[in-house]
Amino acid sequence: MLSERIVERLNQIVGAQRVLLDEADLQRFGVDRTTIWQANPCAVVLPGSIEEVQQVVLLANELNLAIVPSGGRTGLSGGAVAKDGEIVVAMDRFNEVINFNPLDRSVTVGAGMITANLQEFATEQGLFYPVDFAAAGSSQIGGNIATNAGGIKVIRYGMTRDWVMGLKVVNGAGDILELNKGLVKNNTGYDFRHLFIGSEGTLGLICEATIELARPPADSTVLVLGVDSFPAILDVLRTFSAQMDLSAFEFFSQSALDKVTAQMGHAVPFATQTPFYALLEFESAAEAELDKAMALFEQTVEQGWVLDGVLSQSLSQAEALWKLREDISETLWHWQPYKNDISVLVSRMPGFLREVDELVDKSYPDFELVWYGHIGDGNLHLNILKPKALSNKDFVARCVPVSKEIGQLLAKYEGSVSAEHGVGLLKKDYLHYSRSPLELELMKQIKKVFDPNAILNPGKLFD
Ligand code: S2G
Ligand code: ZN
Repeated sequence: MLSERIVERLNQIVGAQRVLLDEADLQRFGVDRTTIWQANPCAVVLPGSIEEVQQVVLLANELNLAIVPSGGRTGLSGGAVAKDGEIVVAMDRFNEVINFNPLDRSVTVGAGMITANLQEFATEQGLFYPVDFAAAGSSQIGGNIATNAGGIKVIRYGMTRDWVMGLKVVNGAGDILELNKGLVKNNTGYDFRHLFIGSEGTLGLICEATIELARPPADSTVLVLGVDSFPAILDVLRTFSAQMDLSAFEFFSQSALDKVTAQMGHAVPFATQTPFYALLEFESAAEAELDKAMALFEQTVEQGWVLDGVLSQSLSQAEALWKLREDISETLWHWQPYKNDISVLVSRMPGFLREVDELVDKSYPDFELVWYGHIGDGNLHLNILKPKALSNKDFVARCVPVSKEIGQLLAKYEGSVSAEHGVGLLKKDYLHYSRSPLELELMKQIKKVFDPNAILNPGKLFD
């Protein structure tokens, strides 16, 4: 519980109506989409300028109070959870376009801008912000940057990191840093921008971002294929990516499709039921691309990898097919799933898939597993569904040992224990499977440089 004196100090910085203390707000702003930890912040503040953010950080240093930066709170690793009496600094008011220059083909926005609003702004300017994922309607660009969000178009457009041209941040010491200033070319020593991208609020609070925008893609076509097995998905990926520039190559299991169609009322893509489904997207302005896709489809059927398929004939049908993939995460939320968000090199996927499939089938004989994700860039989402009868605590206790074995397998295949969702609280005990002891030590030393009193998001990424 904050003392009156501290509340008064916060009121003076952001205004009394921007200091939230009632339980409903503390619960709303104190968590992300994880369901493991109880929200317990001491207060929520909504600053309206980078100077106000700076004042809050300086006060936190003076009073040795921890801060949890908060954006859209759509995270899945506990990165925005305030469970130990921290002050939540919510960036919701930083939601404006600050500057747009068509010549630079970049836009500067507040960190609290909703991702979908940035995508819409780009479209209105005849441009395109290509990083896209299911939570884009609620997530904020500052949180996307802090976790280097990936999503469904990474094989074509890369991660959030690839679109950040500049950042204005307040670091843990309360310094305002302007990083790279939107420059395309700037070779003047260490590029701190890339330290803050993916730092999960542990080095600073992102207040403004200059984001590069792309030319909009030509009309695209979506192909959903019914695939016979895990290895066959990779055969299909190899066949199509050898001859086409794919914008997306996603996959999901029959159990994912069953849940999405039942929960959301979507139609199945075709009558045949198959163990897995691959969803491909490609630009199809030229007839030749469609002909090529059809030829490759027939080739994969002849090989026995693909058992059925459907090609979108319209934008609305393409969108309907995408919903089968994009709605999986929201659908599964009802089962409070334990999530593994893992990645290996695509070339190492066949061996890894065989071993991880064996491991989880052996380890979870009585749990329902749902596989889906961005297999085109080596990223798998394995969701273990919590049986209704099992308490969350007992369920997580059952999943942790298996996650350790998955971590060992990832170490063997030199993969990542956190492909795109970030580490937060959920993955920090597994970080050593993907990062060396020396790297972890160097990260802690870098944290000391930017957050000398360790007030920013303590306990996230590492202790
Ligand atoms: C996806 C969304 C988050 C989740 O659908 O690709 O990254 O629930 C996920 O796994
Ligand atoms: Zn994903």
